[in-house]
Amino acid sequence: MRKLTLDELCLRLQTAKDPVILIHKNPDGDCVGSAAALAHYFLGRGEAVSIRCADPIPARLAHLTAGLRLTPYAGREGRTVLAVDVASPQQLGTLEDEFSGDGAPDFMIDHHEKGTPFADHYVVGEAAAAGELLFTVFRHMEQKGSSPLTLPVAEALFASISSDTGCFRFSNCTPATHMAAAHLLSLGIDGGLINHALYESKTMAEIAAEGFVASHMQTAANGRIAYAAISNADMAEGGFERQDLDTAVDIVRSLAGVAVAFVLKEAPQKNTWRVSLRSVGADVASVAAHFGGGGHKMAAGCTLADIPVDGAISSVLEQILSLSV
Ligand SMILES: [Mn+2]
Repeated sequence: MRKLTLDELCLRLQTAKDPVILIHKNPDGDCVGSAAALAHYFLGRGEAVSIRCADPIPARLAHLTAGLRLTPYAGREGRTVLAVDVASPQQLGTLEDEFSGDGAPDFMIDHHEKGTPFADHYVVGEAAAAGELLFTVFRHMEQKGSSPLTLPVAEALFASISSDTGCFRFSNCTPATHMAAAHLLSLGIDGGLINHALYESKTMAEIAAEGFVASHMQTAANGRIAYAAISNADMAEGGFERQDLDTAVDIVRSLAGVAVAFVLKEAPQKNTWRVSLRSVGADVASVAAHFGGGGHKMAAGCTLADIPVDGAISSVLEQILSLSV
């Protein structure tokens, strides 16, 4: 396993055979958009393409892969396997055993600074999104004479970048991020429509989920921390499902004065909690890492298993308070 140079990565992408694209569990707009961009690129070259993820693609992101003629996965023989936006083998979820160790992908492309590479890798921690990183890779290919930035590729990359920057709001959004988005827009894509589909097009169940979270959130540390916990019983009573809660942490984070926000969503297994953490500056990746999770400085996640809700909340609070927010 070793680092790849940009030229080496481009060559790997240009010579990939019927690629299998791996993305992380609990898929978000960045990994789905990046996989879609790569899929459009490979399909344009006549390759068969499969995308594999431990979890189903949530309905709110399904439009990103809707137009793709993907091939159902039936084994990796003779195919190139690559991972995108997957920081560590654990992030493969139930695919971890199949695609780590001896089964590791041929190469991986990622933008998590504190990841654990598990294959030949091209990792740029400064990139706000895997989609921003792919943009620079495709631009590099263009300078060498190929033209990977078709409209569908550009749309998918824009959606990726928008997703991991919270619609260009988070502080991971750098001049390079905006310049990537500007270039993509200059190709003729409709950024407004892409953002509308990502942020302003919610189901009744998603709005019900947001309403539940808004009316059940609590604060600690004089309002510097806000949180909410949603059990399976809450989901059943409220008429929404786990996947409808994907944006719930944004509601909690939006309370004025909050420096760290988190939500606990109960997994199908009772008393197992998926924790999403967001901050305005504080390093919540270290909080997630304490519980075996990971992510970025201001957006991270982890899972706490076999613990009642009160215990889970106080464990997470204790770790956050150790950051002295
Ligand atoms: Mn990402």
